[in-house]
Amino acid sequence: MGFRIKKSYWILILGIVILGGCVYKVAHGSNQPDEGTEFVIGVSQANLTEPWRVAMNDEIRKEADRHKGLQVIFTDAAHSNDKQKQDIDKLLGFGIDLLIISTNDSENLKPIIAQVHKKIPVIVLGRAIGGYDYTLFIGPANETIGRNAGQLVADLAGDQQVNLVEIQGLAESPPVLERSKGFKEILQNHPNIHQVDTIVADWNRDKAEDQMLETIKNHPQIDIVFAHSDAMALGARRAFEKKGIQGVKIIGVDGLEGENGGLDLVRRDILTGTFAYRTGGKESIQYAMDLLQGKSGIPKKILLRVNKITKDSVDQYVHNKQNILHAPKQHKHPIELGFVQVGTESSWRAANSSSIKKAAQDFGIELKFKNANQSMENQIKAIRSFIRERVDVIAFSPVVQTGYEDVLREAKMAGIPVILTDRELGLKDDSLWLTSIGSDFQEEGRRAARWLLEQTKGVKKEINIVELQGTSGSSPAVYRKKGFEELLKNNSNYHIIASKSADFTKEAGRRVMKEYLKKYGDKIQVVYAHNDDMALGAIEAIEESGKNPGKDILIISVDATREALNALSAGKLNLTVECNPLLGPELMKAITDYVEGKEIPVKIITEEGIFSQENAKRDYLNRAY
Ligand code: GYE
Repeated sequence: MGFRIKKSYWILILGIVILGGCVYKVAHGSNQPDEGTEFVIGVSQANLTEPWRVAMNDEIRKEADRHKGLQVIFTDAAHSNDKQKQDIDKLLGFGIDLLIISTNDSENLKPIIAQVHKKIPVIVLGRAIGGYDYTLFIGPANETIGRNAGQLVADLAGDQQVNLVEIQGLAESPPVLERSKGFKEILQNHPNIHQVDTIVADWNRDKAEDQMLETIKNHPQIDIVFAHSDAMALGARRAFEKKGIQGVKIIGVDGLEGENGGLDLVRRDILTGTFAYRTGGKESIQYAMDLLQGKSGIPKKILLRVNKITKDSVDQYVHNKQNILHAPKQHKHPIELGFVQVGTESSWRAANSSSIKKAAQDFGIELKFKNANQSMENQIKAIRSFIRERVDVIAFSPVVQTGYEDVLREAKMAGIPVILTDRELGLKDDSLWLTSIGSDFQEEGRRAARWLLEQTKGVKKEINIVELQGTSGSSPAVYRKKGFEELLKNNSNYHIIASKSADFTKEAGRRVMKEYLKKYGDKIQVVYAHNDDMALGAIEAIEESGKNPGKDILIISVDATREALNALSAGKLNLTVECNPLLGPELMKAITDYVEGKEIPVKIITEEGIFSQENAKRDYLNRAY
């Protein structure tokens, strides 16, 4: 090799040797994995100046230490996109089996991540990247942080007229966009709260201090500050102190432990409140090992639970974190799961029920299964019976988004965790359920619209759409509609001329489509059905009217069942957006993780794709449902 190793490297290598089970390396020297190494994971960090990222790497090290034969190699991009790309190349040069990356700039690094994803699994940590070219995203529920911060500001303001300043991190970065979106969603209902300024401080404390000093010059009367990180919130406090201004309520985000961490700042009344969530470092190694060991039930995204921290709750939060949250749970043997299904309204639902029954068997979990025939009342009755039977865990798919608050409070009082599968609730208090496993319905609606816009690109004339909605008030119907309209609203020649519920059933889909054909006839160019069953019903109605479905009228749906792929191959359907019903393995994994004392993310989002006439034939045969 004939090269001399500088003194500092020797100290480093010595340091490496001393560190026990898992071997960490900083990307230097030889690129041969150490003796007895089974897996090598590369961790590409955006920088190590943000306290939150230092905490994330510490968590990764701690969790990795529990896995013998695991080697972890860290790199630090020091706020540079080019350096981060070089780091990735270097890590690939080390022959890593999996990449964990927390991006400096998500958009800029998206292409190289897509490249790496073609070769090895990629876990994106903290800052989301658009698109689907990665294996798993782990990050905080940022919109929830924004909404909860908005609610805390509203609670602090009461009905007083108050002046507010928002301090944002890196402009246009996903956490900033999502936190601001959630924040504004709440503030718009409180006209007494006036946002007098918005500061962009790039997650940097000193920058926040300097800019707040400028803002104070223009706005001497500031009552509340919401900063997207505790470090920037501390910067703001320092600015007010410099100006001798007391009594401004300052809210941060991150809630890290340690001196000047958010928990400490709240305890010392420097901050009025903060929002604590895990960095995801620990989860990234747990899921990385599951991936490397080929385990099933790996989702596409997990969103980490957010905890509001104020002076009154900080000690309880730390106590729970240290003693309760990670303690293995008492349970029957085998574990007893009470599951309440929506009904039997569609072939998607049938696939979902069999996936849950099969996974319970595979995981050795005792399943009590009840079918509610699309009735919320039946579901509430069934949940109450499971509470009386003191099952270990209750899981259900809520028919609609509202009406379950009381029974969920009863389950919480009884100490029985509840898991939402497939459909979500419209309740703000997410402490009423352990986690929610399912799809991103709004993204499904966006995918349907994205395809339609692409398909009809350049068409100048009016495009009339009729919509077959799912069960009214159900989360898939509400959000598939919202996502679809979100992308169409900026295109003025697209019109939804009729929209009605057909309750996710084929029969109702056929009936409502017949009504539409009678009323609008040739005016209809597109059908957007919230599920395949309704679309297949509509296809029958269109054929009975003498028209060619898929040709005279474009048909877009959701689920991607085998029947739909058949209709695609026959040219009668044009697109179906996948909604994965095979939630059994993820549900059982969440339950076993929970009883083992692992912390469960607040939202687990499944992997999904889209099917068009082009790929339907290819994928039809090995379609699981
Ligand atoms: O799309 C439909 C079923 O809740 C996501 O319900 C599920 C929906 C699915 O009836 O086929």
